[in-house]
Amino acid sequence: MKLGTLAACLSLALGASAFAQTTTLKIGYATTKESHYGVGSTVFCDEVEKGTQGRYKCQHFPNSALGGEREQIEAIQLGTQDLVNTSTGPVGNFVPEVKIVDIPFLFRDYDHARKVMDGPIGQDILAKFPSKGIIALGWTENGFRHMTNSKRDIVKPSDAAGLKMRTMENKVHMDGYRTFGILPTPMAFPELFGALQQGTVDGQENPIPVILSSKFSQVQNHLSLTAHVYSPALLLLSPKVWNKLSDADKKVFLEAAKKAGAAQRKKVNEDENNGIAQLEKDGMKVTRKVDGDAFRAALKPAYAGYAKEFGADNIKKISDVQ
Ligand code: EAX
Repeated sequence: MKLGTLAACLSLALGASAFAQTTTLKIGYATTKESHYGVGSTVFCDEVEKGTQGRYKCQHFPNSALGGEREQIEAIQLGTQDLVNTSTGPVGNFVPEVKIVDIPFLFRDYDHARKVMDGPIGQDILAKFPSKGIIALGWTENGFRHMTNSKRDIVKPSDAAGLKMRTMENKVHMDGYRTFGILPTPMAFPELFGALQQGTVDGQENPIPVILSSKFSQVQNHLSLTAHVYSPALLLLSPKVWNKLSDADKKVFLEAAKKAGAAQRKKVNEDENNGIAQLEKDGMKVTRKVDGDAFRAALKPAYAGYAKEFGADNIKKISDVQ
């Protein structure tokens, strides 16, 4: 049999797609494959694989296997990593326009936050990424952040005062938390469990899905439902990959990111609904009644700084979204 005939027979037998090349994309995130980040990332990758008839698929690197979020974003810029599903924690250091959504007590609730992200304000922010060498495919979600510590219940800022707390590498957060009297200690997430275990810091703050999946109940016994800041997340892609995609494939990636965002939010909802009872079972003392007004009042001086940096009118535009 001639070689050409053989190839024709094979392609008939295997289907033409068997000859199309498969590109495996590396996707990283901070928490487990079962957590909100894992759920969102899995939906994204499944949709991309389906929509490109298997020409693109993913290899998952959960549990910060590719490093902290800042490192992973740098790798996206360099093109040594393809995808990251990351909180906005360190993102403002790359794309300053993101910082405004990290302001504490800016969002009233999940509905408000999601509406802003899905609306023109959130979408305009995504458009700022390409000039910094990053493609933002869409918003996912980390959740409202709550405080945990090993010393005491936190009801009001004076209870938090004096506590050494790990924060993300995020100046907007740190400026705000200082007004609560907290001593902020910025640290990459992969170092956090050990720091809590060794008592290098007294506490930390993260959404319920992170506290749950990272098993912080093993090293922290007080949880206060402070919901002091919304923690958005993003699905970021390396331009090295994006620039090779056809227009049709670009659409597939963007649609997949939308579905990923929806799935990730759904998992955040589930963890908010069921996870707090689980953490209590795991031995955490949960403070549900928090004096939100006292926290907001304490923040006043920080808000003066935010108004200067971001424009009071821009902050108001976000607060005014109904
Ligand atoms: O994105 O660094 C953090 O506290 C983040 O919330 C966590 O890594 C998930």
